[in-house]
Amino acid sequence: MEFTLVRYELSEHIATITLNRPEVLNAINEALITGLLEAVRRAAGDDTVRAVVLTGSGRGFCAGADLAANSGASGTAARGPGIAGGGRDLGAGLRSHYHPTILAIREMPKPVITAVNGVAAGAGMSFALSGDVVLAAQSATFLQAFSRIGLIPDVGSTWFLPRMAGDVRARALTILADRIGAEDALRYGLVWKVLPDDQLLAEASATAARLAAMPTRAYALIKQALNGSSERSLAEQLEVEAQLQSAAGRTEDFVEGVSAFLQKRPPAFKGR
Ligand code: LHQ
Repeated sequence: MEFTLVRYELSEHIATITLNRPEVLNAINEALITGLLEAVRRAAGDDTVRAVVLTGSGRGFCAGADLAANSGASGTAARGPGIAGGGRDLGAGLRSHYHPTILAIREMPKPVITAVNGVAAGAGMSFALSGDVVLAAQSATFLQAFSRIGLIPDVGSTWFLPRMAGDVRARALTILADRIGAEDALRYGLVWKVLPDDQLLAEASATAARLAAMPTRAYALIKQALNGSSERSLAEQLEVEAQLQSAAGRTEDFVEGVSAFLQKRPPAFKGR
């Protein structure tokens, strides 16, 4: 399947989504964000897909909104995701294009691995942070570019950063807008692992393959439990866990997991 600026490959129950506009470090124009949303929705809705990898082609992961683009959705600059020039309603473009995409990634009922192969700036950093498992190449960099051009962090960065890195780092990262390296991102809790550049995709694929052989429904329920946990009290979260555990306990994979353990054999999970 090919979208204009986004590659979608399906193999062995793994969907690999590659932002593919390398000449501008995968900066996001209307075609790219539309393709990304379609790709994410396709992966979410395809029952044969059990894990997803999101990465970028070339030397960048994603440089954020295309600063040169000035065309809006349906040719209406005021409503589209284009960013160049003053006087447009950037919030409208966020709501129409970016929010459905980031929510579709977070709410995807299967694990998403972001493989950050190079610079992740602005909204590109928000997408990098949205993964359930964030892997970074040694040469990857992260930049809250927004304030450099007079904007505020969007596409979830003000939600992700305090939760992942803490308030002190969230403030310094967004206000200083310094470009940080992969090792600092690791130290700040923004990424799970840093890998040699030439091993990033292999590790992302191997991790996806490992997850694809696991009980996918449990991952969907884990994501559901974690997604809203910081807004809930302990008592509320305990109830959410109980409800989701009821659902997990009704899956075929739970029966298989316990049987395999008791029979001392490897489990054969089906994702049901
Ligand atoms: C670019 C871009 C780019 C166009 C590199 N656009 N061409 C979303 C939607 C709606 C509302 C509002 O907000 C948002 C959120 C946002 O994402 S706002 C933030 C937008 N992004 C940025 O401000 C980052 C701008 N880019 C940079 O600061 C640098 O390019 C970084 C630090 C990403 C990479 O630096 P270098 O590694 O030195 O590469 P470079 O600057 O030479 O870029 C390579 C090419 O890519 C270059 O084109 P050229 O023709 O000269 O080779 C750049 O112009 C182009 N490019 N980012 N966002």
